[in-house]
Amino acid sequence: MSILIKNGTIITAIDEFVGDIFVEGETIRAVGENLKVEADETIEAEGKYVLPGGIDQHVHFSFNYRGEKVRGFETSNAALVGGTTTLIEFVNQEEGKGMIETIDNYNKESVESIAMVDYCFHGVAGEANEQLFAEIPKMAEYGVPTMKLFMAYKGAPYHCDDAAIFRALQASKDAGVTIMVHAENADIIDILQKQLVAEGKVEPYYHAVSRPVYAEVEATQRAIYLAATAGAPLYVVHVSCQEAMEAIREANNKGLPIFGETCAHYLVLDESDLAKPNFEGAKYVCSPPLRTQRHRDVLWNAVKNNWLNAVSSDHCGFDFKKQKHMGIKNFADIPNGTPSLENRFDILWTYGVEAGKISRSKFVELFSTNPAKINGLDNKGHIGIGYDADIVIFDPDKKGIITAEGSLQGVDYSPYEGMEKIGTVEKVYLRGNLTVKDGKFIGEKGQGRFIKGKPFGLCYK
Ligand code: DUC
Ligand code: ZN
Ligand code: ZN
Repeated sequence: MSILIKNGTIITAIDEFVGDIFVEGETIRAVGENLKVEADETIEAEGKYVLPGGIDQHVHFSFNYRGEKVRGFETSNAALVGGTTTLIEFVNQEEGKGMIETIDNYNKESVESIAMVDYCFHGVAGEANEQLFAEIPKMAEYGVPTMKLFMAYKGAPYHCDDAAIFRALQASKDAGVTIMVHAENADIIDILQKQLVAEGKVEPYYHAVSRPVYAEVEATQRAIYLAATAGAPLYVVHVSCQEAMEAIREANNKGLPIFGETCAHYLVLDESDLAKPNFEGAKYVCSPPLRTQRHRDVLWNAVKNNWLNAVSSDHCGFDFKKQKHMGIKNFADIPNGTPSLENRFDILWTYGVEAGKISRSKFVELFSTNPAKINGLDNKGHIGIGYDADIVIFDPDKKGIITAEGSLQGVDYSPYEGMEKIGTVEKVYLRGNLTVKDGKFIGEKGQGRFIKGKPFGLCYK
């Protein structure tokens, strides 16, 4: 099967031009102006933007909080209607099992026959012991060249101390495995949480008070020092504030391979959302917490200038009615995370590109090209010859409103409820197969494929 997409405005991370794309089977075979090729099907894309499918490198489909599970891969078609064709899912290491064994079982049992989008995994360290450190180089061979460690969550089995992080960094370095950290100071948070609750300050807003900016900054800076000492690269996930971003930028300016991402919600929401009445604030409980306007402005500037190099969703599909209500009496019991896999495109485009904060090429870089490089997904993230034909056709004129109603995320709320979106994802091709038509999912379960990441992704710069 071959397809010719004609006369669209093709946007890549480096340029933008009106042209044609010729796809044969799963692959882009030609890109240029007025291509003279015979195709089984011709798609007219005049007036539309044509971009590489998004890579969301921060998704939770198996997160579990006190036995309550998020929505899983059965909702992965939400990625596609939101212009994301590949996602990377965090898999928590199971007790008594190896990291690769955990991922392999999870893939076989809960992912490969269900996934509607292409996918890879990040390991999440459970008990960080010698066995795990010995396994890190093998992760690169297995095709999962990344692992997250939690500096936050004192007392949780997956909490990692400095020794564990340092050992993981040492073990990762020669294998090209990227260590990622959730950087928040666990002790500060633990003490503040207990003090606030003792004072009767139990509403969702106090979630932000218990996790102050400097708890994130201190842990970020500490992780940077640990990585620099180990001589290893480091990736800081979900950076929420100015000072943590500055620590990463400063290290990077010194030539250290220290990088980070932010997430869509930190760019458009803030701590005033946590103060919404009737427990509505619980919808915005994520960690690190939403910050203030100052940080939002700085983060837009940071992604514009490559001081942070990707914008992820940190998608976490807990519902409001039951699961978020676990914390009705105490903010510390609210499951963390917000559902936003479907809206990452809308947020970055409408509030970034349309608001004049980032260019269209920068959008592609943050949404697709950089996450592909960081995670070693060599055939993804670009409209170019030989790349997978993961292609989004976007109508920039069709406006809409973001709402949970009719969303494929399967969650009873959206943190972006009622926000305007400019433009609509019209068609999405996953490796050459039309999977979204007129904004509606038309693919099938199991069409997604495990795409193995190559090591040394952070050395792309
Ligand atoms: N960290 C994440 O990356 N996602 C949800 C909760 C958390 O602590
Ligand atoms: Zn985290
Ligand atoms: Zn996350």
